[in-house]
Amino acid sequence: MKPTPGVGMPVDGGLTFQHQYSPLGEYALKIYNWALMPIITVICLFVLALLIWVVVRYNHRANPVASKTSHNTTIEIVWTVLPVLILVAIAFPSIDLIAKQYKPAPKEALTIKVTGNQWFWTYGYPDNGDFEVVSMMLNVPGQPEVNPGTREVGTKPWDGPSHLEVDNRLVVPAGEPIRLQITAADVIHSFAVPSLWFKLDAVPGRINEKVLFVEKPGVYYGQCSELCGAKHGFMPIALEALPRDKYDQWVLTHPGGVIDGKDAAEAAAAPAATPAVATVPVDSPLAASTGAAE
Ligand SMILES: [Cu+2]
Repeated sequence: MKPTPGVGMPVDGGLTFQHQYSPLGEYALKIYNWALMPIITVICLFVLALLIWVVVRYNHRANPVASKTSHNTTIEIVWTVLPVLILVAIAFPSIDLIAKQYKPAPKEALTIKVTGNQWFWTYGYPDNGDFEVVSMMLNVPGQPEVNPGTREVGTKPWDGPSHLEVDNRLVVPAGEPIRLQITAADVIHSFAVPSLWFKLDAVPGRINEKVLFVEKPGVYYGQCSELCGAKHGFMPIALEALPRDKYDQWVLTHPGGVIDGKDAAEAAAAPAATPAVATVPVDSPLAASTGAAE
């Protein structure tokens, strides 16, 4: 699948967050835009105004005899209670967001296993026959080869930005909750996709789990976000969300890939389940973009 420019990736001169494509991301960005930023802005302007007032009105020249006041009960109550109220107001949506982020995936959700390695990602599909996909950053033309044997970025029509595009993407179904289980094989990495409000550490010997929900099909880019060694900056994440039927087709292009316990041949024998499985030419963008032609 060809990525849409500006969607799921950083843009030139971009400020603040990327546009969000998950329900949690939209909710979190709303809190940021409509609660946190306004409160921060008002407080900053208020403190700045107080500072300017003190500097102008109470400097040595304008106010030669300083006040001896050391106590004012009213002011002290106000400057204690008001910040407390502001913090409580912020706490409510914040704690709600944390609770939502910790909510486990529903029982029937698809499980995908992400493993961080020095310096690439592997994606395992235990619910679809337990095949594994190795994902390497594409080499950049004119620059030292990062992953020998991997092609250069821009040589296929569906390639996204350099330093973010990979040979085999993490393919997931769109529009359904996915249980992402994240770990690492060597050192600590961090799996992060900004436009999906997703970041979770990949720690050796430990499995971290979080729900991923991609609202619509598309390609979304991220990067390893924990300093993990020399090529930390060269292990991007390219996540391709497909409609369920296309995802099923993609699974069946892999040796050992199964949907509901059926492999490609069995699924073809039962055409109602996956009607288009035999009609995906190996060179089609669907098959190729998702690794089948690599
Ligand atoms: Cu890393």
